[in-house]
Amino acid sequence: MKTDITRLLGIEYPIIQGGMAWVAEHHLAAAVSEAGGLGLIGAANAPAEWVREQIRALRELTDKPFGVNIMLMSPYADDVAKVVAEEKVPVVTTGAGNPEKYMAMWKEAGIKVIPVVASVALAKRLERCGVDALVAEGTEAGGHIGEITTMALVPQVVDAVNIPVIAAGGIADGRGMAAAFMLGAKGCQIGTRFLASEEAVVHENYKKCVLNAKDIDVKVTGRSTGHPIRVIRNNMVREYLRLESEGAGLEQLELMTVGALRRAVVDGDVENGSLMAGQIAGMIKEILPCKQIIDNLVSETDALMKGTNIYE
Ligand code: TUI
Repeated sequence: MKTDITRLLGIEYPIIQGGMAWVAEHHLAAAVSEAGGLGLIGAANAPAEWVREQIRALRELTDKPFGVNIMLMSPYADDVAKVVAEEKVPVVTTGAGNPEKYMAMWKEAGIKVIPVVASVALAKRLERCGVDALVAEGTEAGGHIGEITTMALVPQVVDAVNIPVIAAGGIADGRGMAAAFMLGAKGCQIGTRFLASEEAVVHENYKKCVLNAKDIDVKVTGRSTGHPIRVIRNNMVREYLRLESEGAGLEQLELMTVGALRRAVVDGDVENGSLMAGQIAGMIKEILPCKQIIDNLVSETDALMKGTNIYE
């Protein structure tokens, strides 16, 4: 499965693991990279020294290429941006903002830069800044989301730029991956499917919620605050959406979400924690090793793509 993305990144399959906050630590990233994809450490809101330790721990587990995802709304984003340059990580992806101001430093360090975008405008702007590829993430994704669906966003970004585009949001099996290729993508970014993997260091209660989720169990909180977050519904979400519909203020709403992702991932508090997940949670029925997830994706996609010449 050779595409512009496998060639750019030096990986076997054009499959990138999402940089999921709290979930994407070095064990998961190493397992995905070892299986032939690109594993990512999610820096999320973590301090820069934690990210440096994760990079070094990952390098103990694999020699394969990997990346770090930098969440640009993090108070530590500037420091993490420096650490990835110092550690010369092979790939950086970014989310929830515009990484332009770091480009010179990262290119100087030889890093491949792949920002996540949710609009054509930012895609075009970042292409002009010299990014290597883009992730076009549709609103089906988990966590912090944009407005446009993967089906509508990916072909519009593909038409707007001349660099390779990776599709994200709502992809968990070979049907989704083949569809992404048909939309013009050269690879996929996959989050929720890897959250429900053996190697993800995530509380069993959270993983069980993904396995039990039905299509309509995945909701969006924070539309009124301008920070929409897709999560599996639970007690906290019901309370949040009730307050939101009653016009609660930003401060009251944000207070509910402080530390909520940690409560879900680390403590396994699935009633009052934030169970970030994508709309395809309802399709995921078993916990699998990352290698099995990737092998299944590749064989299913190959079967569907037979007779096309979209990849070698
Ligand atoms: O970043 C994500 N998903 C995330 S980040 C995250 S951590 C978090 N925790 C608590 C509260 C808030 C966040 C959880 N999930 N996906 C990538 C993504 N980026 N989706 C949408 C965007 C995006 C949106 C606007 C990227 C750029 C952008 O542009 C703004 C600008 O400056 O032009």
